[in-house]
Amino acid sequence: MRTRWCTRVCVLIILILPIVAEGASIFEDNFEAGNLNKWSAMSGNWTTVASSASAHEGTRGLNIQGNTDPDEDVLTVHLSTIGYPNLGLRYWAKARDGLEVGDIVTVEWSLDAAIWHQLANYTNLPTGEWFQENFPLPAEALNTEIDLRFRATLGGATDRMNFDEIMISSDPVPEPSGLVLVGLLSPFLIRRKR
Ligand SMILES: [Ca+2]
Ligand SMILES: [Ca+2]
Ligand SMILES: [Ca+2]
Repeated sequence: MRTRWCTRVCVLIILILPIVAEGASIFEDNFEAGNLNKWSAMSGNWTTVASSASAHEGTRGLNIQGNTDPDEDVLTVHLSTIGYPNLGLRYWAKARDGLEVGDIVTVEWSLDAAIWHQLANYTNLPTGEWFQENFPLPAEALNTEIDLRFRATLGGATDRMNFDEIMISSDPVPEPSGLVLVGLLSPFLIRRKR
């Protein structure tokens, strides 16, 4: 009888404890759809490309290639960040053809689509391999609506960057695995004590 009661209590403890709290994603694009439909606006040369060199994951990646004249080429997404205590931007990037001084690709966010805050700035960057970026969004960008944009000014026809697995997600909450384990073992510990 006592064992049954203890088992019920322990099961209840396990149910009350938060289970694994994964980081919730508010935006992600791995470009496997072959379009930019998840984005709010696009100008110029931004596109998806199906090639192993352009994809960090899967078969497609995001591609920007110059010349971007007469103005910058911009890819923008509008997002609600309401309800998240933490958000971070993650993505993979690669300079496919070196950016010279004057070639610039920036990643920025804005509250009003007028004043932009820079997260990353790629310029004077030699041709290279994939690298991962991870930027926490500042407190001002949380619990509101923001625009996130990738903005490119590239002079040469071959100047080129790729991006893949772009994601904005909340930080994972630590899993209370130790407490869950105690809850799972409790019925056996109680039985052994009797
Ligand atoms: Ca991909
Ligand atoms: Ca342009
Ligand atoms: Ca170049």
